Amino acid sequence: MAANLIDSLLELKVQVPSLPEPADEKELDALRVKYLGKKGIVSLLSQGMPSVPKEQKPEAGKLLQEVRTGIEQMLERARVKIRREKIQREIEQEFFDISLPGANPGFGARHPISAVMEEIVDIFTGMGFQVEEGPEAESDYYNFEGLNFPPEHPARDMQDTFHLTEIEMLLRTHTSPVQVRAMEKYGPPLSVIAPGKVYRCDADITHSPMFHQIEGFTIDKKVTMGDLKGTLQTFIRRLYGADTKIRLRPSFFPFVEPGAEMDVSCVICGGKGCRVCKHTGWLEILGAGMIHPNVMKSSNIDPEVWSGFAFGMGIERVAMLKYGVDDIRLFFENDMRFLRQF
Ligand code: FA5
Repeated sequence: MAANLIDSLLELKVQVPSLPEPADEKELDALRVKYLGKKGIVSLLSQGMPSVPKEQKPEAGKLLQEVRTGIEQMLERARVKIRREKIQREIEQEFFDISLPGANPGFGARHPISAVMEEIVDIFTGMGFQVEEGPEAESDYYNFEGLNFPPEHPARDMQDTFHLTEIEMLLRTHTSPVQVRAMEKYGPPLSVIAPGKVYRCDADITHSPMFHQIEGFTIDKKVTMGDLKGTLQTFIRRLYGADTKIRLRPSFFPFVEPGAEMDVSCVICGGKGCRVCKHTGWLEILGAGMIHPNVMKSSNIDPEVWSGFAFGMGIERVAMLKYGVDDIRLFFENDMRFLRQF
């Protein structure tokens, strides 16, 4: 048996170089199964190994390995050749008509949120405000503590926060942190407008988990609540027209004193009441107030000398009223039928 096995392996080794070359993938597979398959020739021969006498085992083992490698290399060469020939055939058969017109991707347009945001920034820069930006991944200090929200203060719950780390980092819940950053950077007097994305764990027809705000504030000597009201009134008239009705309601934000919220009469129902204005005839678009002395102090500004007003508005709400959109989610679905209307 041993002599037979060695003879058979020697015979096979001689045959390998002159095995018929497979013409296609099917023949290649058949050859692989015939020689290297579970019940193939090489496998059957290797089953004879246990009965080879000890002194002939190295020779038989070496031969078996040479035969297997020889066949594998032959099959690999054939596979590469078949593949190359196939690609060559495809290239030869392919036909490009270079005279055909290209696919037209169509013209894009500015997203309504970007358009409204630019319009608002334009109105305020026209009134002398400078544009500032801040990071969306913000520290607890700028988002809360520097704005007079002490740790554990219940007002933190007014804005459902996405925390990035257990203590320090979060996705900013409003653009108000830019107030603190700009105060530290420039000092008074100062008028800033800060547009950007903000995030809250909040979702329905007027609330979105990611939305846009524009923060605005002015610090100077003798700035009053009257300046705040005049600035907002001028802004609203420029944006919506001279007849637009607004109202200010007292409200609470830890970083202003006194605080207020501003509503605009609902254009969707003409003030009669609908699902967007929750049947009140008004839609809240911004929070505002006189900058709290504690906020000034933490940015090293003396509140005995300087005073200021601040406001922060939701751009989606402003855009809903401007265009009569009754569901905030439409802005983020990117349905071309919706977007083409602007
Ligand atoms: C604030 O975010 C304050 N930082 C605003 C402010 C700035 C007050 C400066 C005083 C001084 P508020 O949480 O109310 O406040 O949000 C402001 C506006 O953002 C709202 O009036 C509303 O228009 C919009 N808004 C709030 N939550 C959402 C939301 N989930 N989706 C869309 N718009 C929202």
